[in-house]
Amino acid sequence: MDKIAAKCIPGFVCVVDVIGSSFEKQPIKRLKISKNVANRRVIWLDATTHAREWLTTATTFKIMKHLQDKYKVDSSVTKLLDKYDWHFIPVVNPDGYLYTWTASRLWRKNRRINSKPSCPGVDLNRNADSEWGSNGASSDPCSETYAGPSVASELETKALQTIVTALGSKIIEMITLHAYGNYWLIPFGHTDNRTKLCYVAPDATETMRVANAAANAIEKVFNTKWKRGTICSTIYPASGGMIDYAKGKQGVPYAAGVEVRGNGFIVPPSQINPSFLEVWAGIVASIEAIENK
Ligand code: ING
Ligand code: ZN
Repeated sequence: MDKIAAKCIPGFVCVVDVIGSSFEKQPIKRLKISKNVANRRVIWLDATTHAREWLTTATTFKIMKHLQDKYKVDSSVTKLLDKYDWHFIPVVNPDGYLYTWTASRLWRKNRRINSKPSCPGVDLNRNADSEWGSNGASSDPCSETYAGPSVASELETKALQTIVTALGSKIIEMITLHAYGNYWLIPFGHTDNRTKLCYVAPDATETMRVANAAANAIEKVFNTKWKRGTICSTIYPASGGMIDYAKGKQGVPYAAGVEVRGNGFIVPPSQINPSFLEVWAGIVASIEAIENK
């Protein structure tokens, strides 16, 4: 990220800032690329909320590099850089990520020491202030989907929520990468707390239209199948998710949880470029659909 910022596209401003610290005091870094024009909408891309989802980290780096290298070369890149501010957070969960390199490749959560010290870690995608602690999250520290001791208890959650709150509806689309399985998912993950059924947003038709445009574009890249729909109705109910917080509490109009290609967490490096090509096609198509409402 520092290297990309040091060689910023001429006429653009690149900033790497530290948006917060992790439990183990590692920096959570963000790269912003913008023309430095006031009141631009933001396209947000984050990854590695879950430590073992390495293909999301690599895919994000490829996308950042693509923007840096293809301005005035590729027409989609040029258009999207001329029009929007870009915010990238490639590693939301640095402690968990480090742990997958040093100790346990399939670790998912962060590395907080819990009330039960033999079971560390909170699921950062169950900890946000959105129907926290309800359907699709666990109160057991030993669970892979442990919601944490209280709402937004984690430093990593607080760091992201703070900037989502500050930016609010300036964010036109918030995309969070997960692994795996070929899905373009949209809010909400949570259920309706009265009916216990998957919550249906008032603008579900419009956000589904955009999700379909993204998934259809991705399918064309390698002639694969991509499922699309709300998180709750397509994979499983999940409360405390960050894109639910953005969409439901901060007025971010479009959001996506993208499950990148593949059928496992451990994938060969040869999967990085295809994953980049797919996710990038989805991003381009989703923005195009949003603009052509
Ligand atoms: N999938 C996500 C999970 O946290 C998700 C799905 C995305 C839920 C966005 C809520 C919001 O379970 C993986 N693979 O982690
Ligand atoms: Zn994940």
